[in-house]
Amino acid sequence: MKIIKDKVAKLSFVALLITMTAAMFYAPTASAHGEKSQAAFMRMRTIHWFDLNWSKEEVPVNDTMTISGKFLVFAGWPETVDKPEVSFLNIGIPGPVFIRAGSWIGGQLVPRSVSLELGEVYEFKVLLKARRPGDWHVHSMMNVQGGGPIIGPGKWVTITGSMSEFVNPVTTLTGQTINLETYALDNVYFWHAVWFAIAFAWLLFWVKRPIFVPRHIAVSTGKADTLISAGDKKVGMLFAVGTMVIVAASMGATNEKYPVTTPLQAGLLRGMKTYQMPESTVSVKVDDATYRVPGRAMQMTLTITNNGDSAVRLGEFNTAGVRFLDPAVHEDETSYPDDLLAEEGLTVSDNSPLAPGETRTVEVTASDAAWEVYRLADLIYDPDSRFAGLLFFWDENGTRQMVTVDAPLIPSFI
Ligand SMILES: [Cu+2]
Repeated sequence: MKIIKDKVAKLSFVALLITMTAAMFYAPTASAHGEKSQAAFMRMRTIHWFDLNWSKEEVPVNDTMTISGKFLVFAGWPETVDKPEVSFLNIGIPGPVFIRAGSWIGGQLVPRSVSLELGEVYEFKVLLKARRPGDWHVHSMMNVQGGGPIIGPGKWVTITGSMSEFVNPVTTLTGQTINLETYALDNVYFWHAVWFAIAFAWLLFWVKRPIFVPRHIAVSTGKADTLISAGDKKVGMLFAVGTMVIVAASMGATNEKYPVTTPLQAGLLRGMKTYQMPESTVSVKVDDATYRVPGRAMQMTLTITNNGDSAVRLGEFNTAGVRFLDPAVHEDETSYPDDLLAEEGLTVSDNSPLAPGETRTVEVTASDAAWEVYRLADLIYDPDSRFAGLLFFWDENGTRQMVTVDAPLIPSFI
């Protein structure tokens, strides 16, 4: 009986090991990277990314590409997310498969955190240099202190070549050109090995003799002094003095080799340059907005007034990175990520040109699988059933106007 029990125990252990090993090697391919699981109302009411452009879809190791675009810091920022007073323009990739060679907001280099103002639009650009071959889903992203990551739309970019060819040269202000990929690595390895070896030697010196029971007996019988000889004390002094000598000497040598060093540069960048969108001459009132549960669409009743001097049509509704277009008015030419682009997703009950001075109430339906795939439909689980988004109107000359909308979004169940 006991033998069988042992066997069962052994086999279950083996099975557990196999399962764990298998789990370690199982890497599912994810097509979105975090944003789907975030609260829908939060994604719709924080940062609106638009006019995004990924300069390349395939890039060899060491070549660069840019992600550029604009973002609106939504004025109706949710209470549960700290105001973006300390934010960082990031890039959402699985580790440094690219390195960020530069990032700019309003033309200013932003290696540090920045202060953003609610209601403002900013123009940004990130320069990426390819490092690790593979297919990567590259997102623009804003980290808000006290708020968390606000993930922009992601697009697949392929890196070709070999990572061993990657170099990251930088010329310092002392005139030396170094490769940041490997710079000072040997030095780090060397000093860690040296100190590890010294610690190991100290242990070895004592471990050569019996360590526990005999010493315990010696101490408990009052003969502790016999355990440390005069020779041992000399070795102890040698290690103590030796350590101080090595520290002092190597510190001196390092200061001599690198006479010019500066502290880490840090601190918040304020007064970021905003982007002035052309003054909008269209005004929009959201009379009501609903979405079917379950469903793949949302409906809005909009009262649109054209105060300009050219007739306009509604071409796009953009919320949480999902773009719903009316192909009769606007077609995307930026090769926006497929899964976020609803090329024919926007239906307007009457989308004939709205003449200057005219006001019209229309039914607008934004419908696409993305509404469900990106879990905007999960607004039903959110504690604040309100949405926000961008409407883009085009006039007869092709001039675009942007209007933000923001209203409660009421579910309908029948
Ligand atoms: Cu992704």
